[in-house]
Amino acid sequence: MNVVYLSIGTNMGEREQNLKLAVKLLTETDGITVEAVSSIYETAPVGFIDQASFLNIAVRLKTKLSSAEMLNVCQGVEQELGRVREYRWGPRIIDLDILLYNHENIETESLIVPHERMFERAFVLVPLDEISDQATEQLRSAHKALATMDIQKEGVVQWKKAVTVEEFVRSES
Ligand code: GSY
Repeated sequence: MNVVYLSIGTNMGEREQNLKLAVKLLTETDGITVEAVSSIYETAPVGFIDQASFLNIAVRLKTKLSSAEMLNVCQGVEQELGRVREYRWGPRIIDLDILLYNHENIETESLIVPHERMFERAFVLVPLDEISDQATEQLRSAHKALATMDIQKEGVVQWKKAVTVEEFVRSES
């Protein structure tokens, strides 16, 4: 089984419901077992800053799927939630990024793992650290990178405490 960490973000519409629906769709996908979902964090936008604040979570899952198949699943969930790719750093209903796939370094035309900017982004590292077992060098690097950041300054605030995966998706409807 492969261990995969995802980052999920949203800053449009019913943000909490968007996160719950995205995780529910993952739990309903053959070959995927969602093991943990972090607390929900409200985070200041990074990149294009003149937009609404985001809700961000990290998800840990086990899967039989390859990294390319996992990317397809993530893009399918984005489409299911009605994401339209408008401009690169702009507002979005949902964004699912593959952060880590086992301890692998992957570089294809469509996928780079570890995610290119993850070690610089508190909105990725704070939720990730919460559900990470630091079992790989990449996870330990993520933990170290987080230790050097001023989380308050980066605008990352816990918005809802973590619950079990079952509880997280149960209230989606
Ligand atoms: O890369 C994911 C989309 N995104 C986000 C995000 O999820 N959270 C915050 N805080 N800023 C972001 N800028 C972009 S682009």
